[in-house]
Amino acid sequence: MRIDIVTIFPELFAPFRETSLLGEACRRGRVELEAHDLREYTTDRHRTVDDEPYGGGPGMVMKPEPLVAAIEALAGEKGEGRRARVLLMDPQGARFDQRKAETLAAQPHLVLVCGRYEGVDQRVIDLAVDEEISIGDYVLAGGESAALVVVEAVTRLLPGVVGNPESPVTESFQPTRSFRGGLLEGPQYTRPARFRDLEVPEVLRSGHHAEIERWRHEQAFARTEQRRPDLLKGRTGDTKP
Ligand code: JFH
Repeated sequence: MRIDIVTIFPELFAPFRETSLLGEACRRGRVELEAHDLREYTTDRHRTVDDEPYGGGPGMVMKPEPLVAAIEALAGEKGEGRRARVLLMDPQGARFDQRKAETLAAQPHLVLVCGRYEGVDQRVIDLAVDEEISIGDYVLAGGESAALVVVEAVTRLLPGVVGNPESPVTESFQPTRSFRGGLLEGPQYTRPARFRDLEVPEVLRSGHHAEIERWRHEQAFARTEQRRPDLLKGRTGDTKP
Protein backbone atom coordinates (compact mmCIF):
# COMPACT_ATOMS: atom_id res chain seq x y z
CA MET A 1 0.00 0.00 0.00
CA ARG A 2 1.11 3.51 -0.81
CA ILE A 3 0.18 6.43 1.50
CA ASP A 4 0.97 10.03 0.61
CA ILE A 5 0.44 12.76 3.17
CA VAL A 6 0.02 16.44 2.35
CA THR A 7 1.10 18.71 5.22
CA ILE A 8 3.01 21.87 6.09
CA PHE A 9 4.89 19.78 8.71
CA PRO A 10 6.29 16.74 6.86
CA GLU A 11 9.04 16.30 9.47
CA LEU A 12 6.42 15.21 12.03
CA PHE A 13 6.07 11.89 10.20
CA ALA A 14 9.74 10.86 10.08
CA PRO A 15 10.00 8.93 13.38
CA PHE A 16 6.77 7.02 12.70
CA ARG A 17 8.18 5.82 9.38
CA GLU A 18 11.19 4.35 11.13
CA THR A 19 9.80 2.92 14.37
CA SER A 20 8.08 -0.28 15.44
CA LEU A 21 5.55 -2.13 13.29
CA LEU A 22 5.15 0.69 10.78
CA GLY A 23 8.92 1.17 10.45
CA GLU A 24 9.36 -2.52 9.77
CA ALA A 25 6.52 -2.51 7.22
CA CYS A 26 8.19 0.42 5.41
CA ARG A 27 11.61 -1.26 5.40
CA ARG A 28 10.11 -4.48 4.10
CA GLY A 29 8.34 -2.57 1.31
CA ARG A 30 4.80 -3.47 2.44
CA VAL A 31 4.02 0.21 3.03
CA GLU A 32 5.33 3.20 1.10
CA LEU A 33 4.70 6.22 3.31
CA GLU A 34 5.72 9.68 2.17
CA ALA A 35 4.94 13.10 3.65
CA HIS A 36 4.91 15.97 1.15
CA ASP A 37 5.51 19.62 2.04
CA LEU A 38 2.48 21.62 0.89
CA ARG A 39 4.72 24.67 0.40
CA GLU A 40 6.40 22.86 -2.51
CA TYR A 41 3.11 23.35 -4.35
CA THR A 42 2.92 27.13 -3.87
CA THR A 43 3.95 29.49 -6.64
CA ASP A 44 4.47 32.81 -4.81
CA ARG A 45 7.71 34.11 -3.35
CA HIS A 46 6.49 33.74 0.25
CA ARG A 47 5.16 30.19 -0.25
CA THR A 48 1.76 31.23 1.14
CA VAL A 49 -0.65 28.46 2.19
CA ASP A 50 -3.32 30.48 4.10
CA ASP A 51 -5.44 33.60 3.80
CA GLU A 52 -8.20 35.48 5.66
CA PRO A 53 -11.71 34.00 5.69
CA TYR A 54 -14.31 35.53 3.37
CA GLY A 55 -17.15 36.93 5.49
CA GLY A 56 -14.80 37.66 8.37
CA GLY A 57 -14.09 35.73 11.53
CA PRO A 58 -11.09 34.63 13.56
CA GLY A 59 -8.00 32.89 12.23
CA MET A 60 -6.95 31.90 8.75
CA VAL A 61 -8.16 29.41 6.13
CA MET A 62 -5.98 27.26 3.89
CA LYS A 63 -6.10 28.59 0.37
CA PRO A 64 -7.21 26.22 -2.38
CA GLU A 65 -4.52 26.46 -5.09
CA PRO A 66 -1.58 24.70 -3.37
CA LEU A 67 -3.80 22.01 -1.79
CA VAL A 68 -5.56 21.11 -5.04
CA ALA A 69 -2.24 21.17 -6.93
CA ALA A 70 -0.68 18.82 -4.36
CA ILE A 71 -3.65 16.44 -4.32
CA GLU A 72 -3.86 16.27 -8.12
CA ALA A 73 -0.13 15.72 -8.45
CA LEU A 74 -0.23 12.82 -5.97
CA ALA A 75 -3.65 11.27 -6.61
CA GLY A 76 -4.59 12.28 -10.14
CA GLU A 77 -7.70 14.33 -10.96
CA LYS A 78 -11.04 13.48 -9.40
CA GLY A 79 -13.32 11.29 -11.47
CA GLU A 80 -12.40 8.57 -13.88
CA GLY A 81 -8.86 7.30 -13.75
CA ARG A 82 -8.03 8.78 -10.37
CA ARG A 83 -5.20 6.78 -8.89
CA ALA A 84 -5.83 7.18 -5.15
CA ARG A 85 -8.54 7.64 -2.50
CA VAL A 86 -8.21 11.15 -1.02
CA LEU A 87 -9.10 11.68 2.64
CA LEU A 88 -9.26 15.02 4.43
CA MET A 89 -8.66 15.03 8.19
CA ASP A 90 -11.49 17.16 9.50
CA PRO A 91 -13.39 17.54 12.81
CA GLN A 92 -16.56 17.78 10.66
CA GLY A 93 -15.85 14.45 8.97
CA ALA A 94 -17.48 11.06 9.44
CA ARG A 95 -16.16 9.19 12.46
CA PHE A 96 -13.13 6.98 11.83
CA ASP A 97 -13.54 3.52 13.36
CA GLN A 98 -12.23 -0.02 12.98
CA ARG A 99 -14.64 -0.75 10.15
CA LYS A 100 -13.40 2.27 8.21
CA ALA A 101 -9.81 1.19 8.88
CA GLU A 102 -10.62 -2.20 7.34
CA THR A 103 -12.19 -0.59 4.27
CA LEU A 104 -9.20 1.67 3.78
CA ALA A 105 -6.75 -1.22 4.25
CA ALA A 106 -8.16 -2.73 1.05
CA GLN A 107 -7.15 0.34 -1.01
CA PRO A 108 -3.88 0.35 -2.92
CA HIS A 109 -3.21 4.09 -2.55
CA LEU A 110 -4.36 6.71 -0.03
CA VAL A 111 -3.67 10.44 0.02
CA LEU A 112 -4.22 11.97 3.48
CA VAL A 113 -4.65 15.73 3.54
CA CYS A 114 -3.78 17.60 6.74
CA GLY A 115 -5.14 21.08 7.29
CA ARG A 116 -4.02 23.67 9.84
CA TYR A 117 -5.42 27.01 11.03
CA GLU A 118 -9.27 26.98 10.96
CA GLY A 119 -9.44 24.43 8.15
CA VAL A 120 -9.47 24.39 4.34
CA ASP A 121 -11.37 26.30 1.64
CA GLN A 122 -14.58 24.36 0.81
CA ARG A 123 -13.59 24.18 -2.87
CA VAL A 124 -10.70 21.87 -2.00
CA ILE A 125 -13.28 19.43 -0.66
CA ASP A 126 -15.64 19.94 -3.60
CA LEU A 127 -12.95 19.49 -6.24
CA ALA A 128 -10.38 17.10 -4.87
CA VAL A 129 -11.46 15.22 -1.72
CA ASP A 130 -13.31 11.89 -1.70
CA GLU A 131 -14.03 11.66 2.01
CA GLU A 132 -13.71 13.76 5.18
CA ILE A 133 -12.85 11.84 8.32
CA SER A 134 -12.70 12.69 12.03
CA ILE A 135 -10.86 10.59 14.60
CA GLY A 136 -13.08 11.88 17.43
CA ASP A 137 -15.08 14.73 18.90
CA TYR A 138 -12.29 17.03 20.07
CA VAL A 139 -10.49 19.83 18.25
CA LEU A 140 -6.86 19.26 17.32
CA ALA A 141 -4.54 22.00 16.15
CA GLY A 142 -4.31 20.38 12.73
CA GLY A 143 -4.80 17.18 10.81
CA GLU A 144 -1.32 15.65 11.25
CA SER A 145 -1.88 13.68 14.45
CA ALA A 146 -5.23 12.45 13.09
CA ALA A 147 -3.48 11.27 9.91
CA LEU A 148 -0.98 9.34 12.03
CA VAL A 149 -3.85 7.63 13.83
CA VAL A 150 -5.36 6.60 10.49
CA VAL A 151 -1.98 5.41 9.14
CA GLU A 152 -1.34 3.30 12.23
CA ALA A 153 -4.83 1.76 12.38
CA VAL A 154 -4.80 0.94 8.64
CA THR A 155 -1.26 -0.33 8.18
CA ARG A 156 -1.39 -2.76 11.10
CA LEU A 157 -4.14 -4.60 9.19
CA LEU A 158 -2.10 -5.08 6.01
CA PRO A 159 -1.06 -8.55 4.94
CA GLY A 160 2.63 -9.18 5.48
CA VAL A 161 2.87 -6.56 8.22
CA VAL A 162 4.25 -8.28 11.32
CA GLY A 163 1.74 -10.70 12.77
CA ASN A 164 -0.62 -10.75 9.77
CA PRO A 165 -0.88 -13.54 7.23
CA GLU A 166 0.34 -12.83 3.68
CA SER A 167 -3.17 -13.16 2.23
CA PRO A 168 -5.17 -9.98 1.54
CA VAL A 169 -7.43 -8.33 4.13
CA THR A 170 -10.62 -10.39 4.49
CA GLU A 171 -13.41 -10.78 7.01
CA SER A 172 -12.00 -14.17 7.88
CA PHE A 173 -9.13 -12.78 9.91
CA GLN A 174 -10.40 -9.22 10.48
CA PRO A 175 -13.60 -9.18 12.54
CA THR A 176 -15.88 -6.31 11.51
CA ARG A 177 -16.42 -5.37 15.13
CA SER A 178 -13.72 -3.36 16.81
CA PHE A 179 -12.95 -5.85 19.53
CA ARG A 180 -12.99 -9.58 20.10
CA GLY A 181 -16.64 -10.64 20.10
CA GLY A 182 -17.72 -6.99 20.00
CA LEU A 183 -16.80 -6.51 23.67
CA LEU A 184 -14.00 -4.65 25.38
CA GLU A 185 -11.08 -6.75 26.50
CA GLY A 186 -10.96 -7.84 30.12
CA PRO A 187 -7.89 -7.46 32.34
CA GLN A 188 -4.58 -9.04 31.33
CA TYR A 189 -1.74 -10.25 33.50
CA THR A 190 1.81 -11.45 33.14
CA ARG A 191 4.44 -12.54 35.66
CA PRO A 192 5.03 -12.20 38.54
CA ALA A 193 2.01 -14.02 40.01
CA ARG A 194 2.10 -11.69 43.01
CA PHE A 195 3.09 -8.01 42.73
CA ARG A 196 2.83 -5.55 45.67
CA ASP A 197 0.27 -7.82 47.34
CA LEU A 198 -1.85 -8.02 44.20
CA GLU A 199 -2.36 -11.56 42.93
CA VAL A 200 -3.12 -12.74 39.43
CA PRO A 201 -6.61 -14.30 39.52
CA GLU A 202 -6.39 -17.98 40.40
CA VAL A 203 -8.41 -19.13 37.40
CA LEU A 204 -5.78 -17.80 34.96
CA ARG A 205 -3.13 -19.94 36.64
CA SER A 206 -5.36 -23.00 36.85
CA GLY A 207 -4.73 -24.34 33.35
CA HIS A 208 -8.48 -25.01 32.88
CA HIS A 209 -8.91 -23.59 29.39
CA ALA A 210 -12.72 -23.77 29.33
CA GLU A 211 -12.97 -22.01 32.72
CA ILE A 212 -10.44 -19.39 31.61
CA GLU A 213 -12.46 -18.71 28.46
CA ARG A 214 -15.67 -18.34 30.52
CA TRP A 215 -13.97 -16.04 33.05
CA ARG A 216 -12.58 -13.86 30.28
CA HIS A 217 -16.00 -13.51 28.67
CA GLU A 218 -17.57 -12.56 32.02
CA GLN A 219 -14.89 -9.96 32.61
CA ALA A 220 -15.22 -8.60 29.08
CA PHE A 221 -19.00 -8.37 29.40
CA ALA A 222 -18.94 -6.68 32.82
CA ARG A 223 -16.35 -4.16 31.68
CA THR A 224 -18.27 -3.37 28.50
CA GLU A 225 -21.54 -2.94 30.41
CA GLN A 226 -19.84 -0.54 32.82
CA ARG A 227 -17.67 1.49 30.45
CA ARG A 228 -19.22 1.17 26.99
CA PRO A 229 -22.91 0.23 27.26
CA ASP A 230 -23.30 1.64 23.72
CA LEU A 231 -21.42 -1.42 22.41
CA LEU A 232 -24.09 -3.72 23.88
CA LYS A 233 -27.07 -1.98 22.22
CA GLY A 234 -28.78 -4.21 19.72
CA ARG A 235 -26.85 -7.32 20.72
CA THR A 236 -28.78 -10.53 21.20
CA GLY A 237 -27.93 -13.73 22.97
CA ASP A 238 -25.77 -12.14 25.66
CA THR A 239 -26.39 -13.52 29.08
CA LYS A 240 -25.45 -11.54 32.12
CA PRO A 241 -22.85 -13.62 33.86
C1 JFH B 1 -8.01 20.79 12.38
C2 JFH B 1 -9.30 23.60 13.76
C3 JFH B 1 -11.59 23.82 13.13
C4 JFH B 1 -13.04 25.65 14.00
C5 JFH B 1 -14.82 24.27 16.90
C6 JFH B 1 -15.74 25.32 16.42
C7 JFH B 1 -15.06 25.91 15.22
C8 JFH B 1 -9.42 24.69 14.59
C9 JFH B 1 -7.24 21.57 10.43
C10 JFH B 1 -9.73 16.32 13.51
C11 JFH B 1 -10.33 15.84 14.64
C12 JFH B 1 -9.32 17.60 13.80
C13 JFH B 1 -8.68 18.54 12.89
C14 JFH B 1 -8.32 18.16 11.59
C15 JFH B 1 -7.81 19.09 10.69
C16 JFH B 1 -7.67 20.42 11.09
C17 JFH B 1 -7.99 22.92 13.68
C18 JFH B 1 -10.38 23.15 13.03
C19 JFH B 1 -11.73 24.93 13.94
C20 JFH B 1 -13.58 24.36 16.06
C21 JFH B 1 -10.64 25.36 14.66
C22 JFH B 1 -7.32 22.61 11.32
C23 JFH B 1 -8.52 19.87 13.29
N1 JFH B 1 -10.91 14.65 14.86
N2 JFH B 1 -10.27 16.78 15.57
N3 JFH B 1 -9.67 17.84 15.07
N4 JFH B 1 -7.79 22.14 12.49
N5 JFH B 1 -14.04 25.02 14.82
